[in-house]
Amino acid sequence: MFLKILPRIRRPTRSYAAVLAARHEGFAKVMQSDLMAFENFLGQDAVKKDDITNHTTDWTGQFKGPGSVVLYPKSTEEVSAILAYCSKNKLAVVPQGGNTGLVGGSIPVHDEVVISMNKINKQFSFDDTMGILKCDSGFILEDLDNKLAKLGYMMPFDLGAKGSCQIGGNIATCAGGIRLIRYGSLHAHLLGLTVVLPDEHGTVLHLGSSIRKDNTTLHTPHLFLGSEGQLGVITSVTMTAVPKPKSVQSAMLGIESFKKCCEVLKLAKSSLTEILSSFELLDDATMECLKTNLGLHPVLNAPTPFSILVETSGSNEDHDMEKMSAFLDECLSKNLIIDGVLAGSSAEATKMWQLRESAPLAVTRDGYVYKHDVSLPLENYYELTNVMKERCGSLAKRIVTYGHLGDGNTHLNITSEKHNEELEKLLYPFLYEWVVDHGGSISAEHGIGQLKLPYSTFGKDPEERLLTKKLKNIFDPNGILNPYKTI
Ligand code: FAD
Ligand code: 2HG
Ligand code: ZN
Repeated sequence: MFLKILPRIRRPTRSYAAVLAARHEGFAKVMQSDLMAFENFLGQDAVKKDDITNHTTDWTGQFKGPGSVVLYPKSTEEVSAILAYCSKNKLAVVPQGGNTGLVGGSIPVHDEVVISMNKINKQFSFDDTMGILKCDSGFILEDLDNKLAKLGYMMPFDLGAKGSCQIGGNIATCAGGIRLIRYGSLHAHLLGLTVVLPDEHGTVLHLGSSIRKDNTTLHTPHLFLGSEGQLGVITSVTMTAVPKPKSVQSAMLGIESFKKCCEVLKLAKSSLTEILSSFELLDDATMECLKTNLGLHPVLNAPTPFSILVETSGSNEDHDMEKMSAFLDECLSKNLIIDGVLAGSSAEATKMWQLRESAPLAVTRDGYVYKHDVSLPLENYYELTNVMKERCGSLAKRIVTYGHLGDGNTHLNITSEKHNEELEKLLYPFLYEWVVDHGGSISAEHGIGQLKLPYSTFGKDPEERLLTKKLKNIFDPNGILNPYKTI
């Protein structure tokens, strides 16, 4: 077998953030004449200059940019007009969906024009035999799920931000979430996109198709999956949805060691097989943080070092219950779990999911959070937490780990009262070097944005980075789309 040896990762020698934060002088500043032009082709109500902080601050409150103006186009044609105008006039822009991204990708760094997709949410059609959805990109994920539920379907992915994030943002970040173990990544579901390019014509591209199988050409819509608003603005999405399960079972398991968590995962895969739909981990520090910061109490009787939330989704409750019960019995008889609760009602299941889905909010209440979203081989998954506990000592307020264990994706969150330079120096680049040295990825599902830009070369073949930059130049010849980030 041919093994490609990657060159040793390049270490940053100075603060990249400081270098990248400088405004690019080639960009024009938004003038009164530009605002008038925007009002001309979008209407007055679609141009907002004041009270725009909810568009210029991210969900964590840790990324803020001044911004200049927020535009609310209502159609692909209006997005095209904006991009043509901005490209001709060298005005930098940032596309924004629900603004729930966690890497600072959706907010302006300087005075970029924000293109909010909030109003592009009218077109919706669904083929309920083939399970194919076509909709505007500004639809909120939860709204799509509710619409599909009436037709017996659901979106193939789910995340804690579902009440605010948009399908266009989900595609742009290639969102993962809590059902990936069952339905696969968005790569498996995306069929087609309408995209507007940031060139002088505001070129509109209709990529892919609305049929399930199409190998006519390169799979161009997939270039935009995880493109983080760097290549074009997505205005419409065509993708598959999945039948809504008729039976959903949830259980919370208390486990004494991480090794046993992995054994339980192996058993869940082999015994729950096709109905296993989530396998999520919360460690004891996460539980403590949920209690202290949000007043949320565990569902298990006594604290355990690890809690696993396991869920099945199927079509026959008797069958699924039988499988879940046999799985739990085997966990007990093999001494893999200390404690376990099977949700007896949807209210009990909701309580379990509330714990898992509130973890991102709970950590923010500590003050400042160093967030991490990394993939690792399972043997190193929790080792990272232990290594960082030892390294940070008492400098960190809290070190908590939750995540999508079934996908090898850990969210290690390290908190402090406020931004702490000494702690930050201990964390980076050490943490990302450690991840790459152990065969992991520094971004499992949230992307690079501003947060990880200094480390974006870590673990990546330089030729691949070069190819990415060439692609960016083809799509965005003037470099006006979402500058200072990702690529
Ligand atoms: P935004 O935050 O608005 O934008 C994200 C990026 O996409 C930006 O670079 C932006 O420029 C670009 N973009 C947005 N819309 C478009 C468009 N129409 N065209 C082109 N580019 C666009 N992520 C996960 O993967 N899994 C999780 O489990 C998960 N859980 C979360 C839980 C919470 C509580 C929160 C706050 C966030 C979570 N996230 C998760 C992160 C976030 O919700 C996802 O990244 C989501 O897909 C972002 O969608 P959005 O519409 O909010 O995009
Ligand atoms: C989740 O899985 C999200 O809850 C957010 O991806 C992760 O808060 C985080 O670090
Ligand atoms: Zn996640």
